[in-house]
Amino acid sequence: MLITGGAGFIGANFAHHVRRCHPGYRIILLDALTYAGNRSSLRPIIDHIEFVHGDVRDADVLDRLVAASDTVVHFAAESHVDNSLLDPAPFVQTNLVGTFNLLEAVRRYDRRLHHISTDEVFGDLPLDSDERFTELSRYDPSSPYAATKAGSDMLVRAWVRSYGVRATISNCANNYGPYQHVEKFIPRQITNVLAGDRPKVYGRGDNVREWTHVDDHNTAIDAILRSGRMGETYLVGSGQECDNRQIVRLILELMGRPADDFDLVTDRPGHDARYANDSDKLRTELGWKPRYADLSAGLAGTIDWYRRNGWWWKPQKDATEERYRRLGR
Ligand code: NAD
Ligand code: TDX
Repeated sequence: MLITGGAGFIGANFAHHVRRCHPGYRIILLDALTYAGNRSSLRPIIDHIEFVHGDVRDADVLDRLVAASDTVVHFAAESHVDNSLLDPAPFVQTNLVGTFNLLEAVRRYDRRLHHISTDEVFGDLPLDSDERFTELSRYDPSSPYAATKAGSDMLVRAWVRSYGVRATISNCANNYGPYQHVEKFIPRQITNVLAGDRPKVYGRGDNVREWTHVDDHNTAIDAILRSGRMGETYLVGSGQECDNRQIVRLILELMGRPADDFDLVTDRPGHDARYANDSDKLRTELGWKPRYADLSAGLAGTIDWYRRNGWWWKPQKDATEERYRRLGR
């Protein structure tokens, strides 16, 4: 199995999952080690994988690694909305051109591909509705990040239809859990508290996300790899919607701090109001269900992980906060 972007948050957790649940697999892991990639996230399994420091923008490296694999799981991407607003160029190169290079390689060697995508391709939903995205929702991305992920999904769909490439797509809701970069919402707030700073909430904190534990995302990917129908798209989500203020209050309470001990800061331009996935197809067709049904317990475990693993996140923290300070956030 070739895992692209496997030194990032979800890819590293997925590599741990594969090693644990499929110990007979040979794992090749490709990662460019951008600011978001961290080899030390692979420390517990490093002796059991083949790590290749390389770039999905490099068609030759993909040709070689895809030829040597049966299955490819494609996580590699520029993944942070705020960064895409500041400089969209690497998003176009990695998310679009990188996915194109990979599709050409899997087409050449007739390999099975699973493409990892996001609910953000559908745009956002009104705050005051019960509406959810489905596999049939219209693509309507808001940010440069979301637009490049939407484009990469379209490339996969076209390669399936025109060339018969054997591929599936999953669009997951927001993930949280161990090894997530401190630029993202939940680890930023946990590590702010651990560092003696206050959590920072954009705008009024009304925006809603469907928080899904990374382990649940990975069992969904595993189920799709095993039994997903070729050419199909599956939406993934825990069903646990929360607004950003609620999440921060919960984190503060779990960390023994007053629940209103946070700052409201400048909003993100074009900030999507609400994401929510209808994951019924995945649940009924493939029998998937999330193990982390209780967000508070999942968050407590994640807080505990960041508390115990300062060696992992402290080296990223100052540079990340400096970038946010320049944005007034
Ligand atoms: P991440 O930023 O933590 O990790 C991305 C990884 O890709 C890093 O290790 C980075 O070094 C690597 N990478 C970046 N550019 C590369 C390139 N050109 N060549 C090779 N490697 C490169 O991201 P993540 O949160 O783990 O997201 C992984 C995937 O899941 C992405 O495709 C993202 O769109 C998708 N996704 C993320 C979430 C979420 O909540 N984090 C939700 C749904 C979908
Ligand atoms: O400090 C912050 N304060 C804050 O209020 C940060 C970093 C974020 N936010 C808000 C913005 C969002 O409403 O929290 C929410 C979550 O923000 P992010 O962690 O940046 O995630 P989001 O923009 O929702 O995108 C995430 O989910 C979908 C991932 O980063 C994407 O890769 C994934 O595709």
